[in-house]
Amino acid sequence: VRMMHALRTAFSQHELFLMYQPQIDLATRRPVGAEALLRWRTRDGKFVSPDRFIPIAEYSGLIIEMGEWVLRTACAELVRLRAAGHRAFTISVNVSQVQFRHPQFLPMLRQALEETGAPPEYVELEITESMAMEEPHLLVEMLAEVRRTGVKVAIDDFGTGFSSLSHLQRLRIDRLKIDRAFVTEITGSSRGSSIAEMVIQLGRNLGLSIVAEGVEDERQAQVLYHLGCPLAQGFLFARPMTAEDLAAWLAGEA
Ligand code: G
Ligand code: G
Ligand code: MN
Ligand code: NA
Repeated sequence: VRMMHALRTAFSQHELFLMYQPQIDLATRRPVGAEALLRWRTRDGKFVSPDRFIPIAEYSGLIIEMGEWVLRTACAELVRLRAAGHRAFTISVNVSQVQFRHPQFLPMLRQALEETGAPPEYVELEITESMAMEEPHLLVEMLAEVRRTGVKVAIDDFGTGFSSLSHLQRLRIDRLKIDRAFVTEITGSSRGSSIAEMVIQLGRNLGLSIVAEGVEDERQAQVLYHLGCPLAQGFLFARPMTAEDLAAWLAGEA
């Protein structure tokens, strides 16, 4: 309850902000997009992890307002980056299950796109694999509506759940994100490597884009590339950074 209060105050006093982590094309090593990641720095300078405060935001309902702010801020940043010449660049936004299920989610999404002027085809929503497995009928319909706006959909942390091939096909998502755990294991045990390999094959068979998460060293990048994974994100390429640093980093990459 204390933390809920603190979070509410922090949100209204702008202690929350977005960091952006670049996503890289493994063939060209050029940036193709960035994932927006929410951060909370308290007034005494301490960082609170989203793994701690997102569940509180969900429980208290604050996630609705907070999620809208995240989406609008990321869309506005996309518009700024495009104005700076980065025109084939995608911004990915994490969406909580509570937020996605809210009856006003679709109108909110359409309004955010319209008011920020963000081109929908360069905006991507990340939903988790566990969300993708629940209430399949509702989800199929929601995703069809999201698709009608032009916005893309990725399944985050893929490989941790048990989505079936037929279910994935029905959802008609655009992208799979291979969970960091399977990327870490890729150069270790053969078992871990086979999970990443399976996800890449699955994605390719379904004609989906694939992003490997948490790539920390060159060997992982090489193995992923040779397994047919086109895109990656991780500390090897860039850490999450502020909007200002992202603009400077992209200018340096160009
Ligand atoms: O950036 P970091 O690894 O600390 O993020 C931890 C978790 O918090 C990740 O699973 C990430 O998806 C989630 N997360 C980060 N930003 C947001 C956000 O804006 N909304 C939601 N719902 N989750 C987020
Ligand atoms: O679950 P989700 O993919 O949304 O969370 C992404 C989180 O992973 C972010 O909080 C980010 O800080 C973290 N992250 C990004 N790249 C790396 C990496 O290379 N190694 C590790 N350990 N964490 C990473
Ligand atoms: Mn994510
Ligand atoms: Na993830």
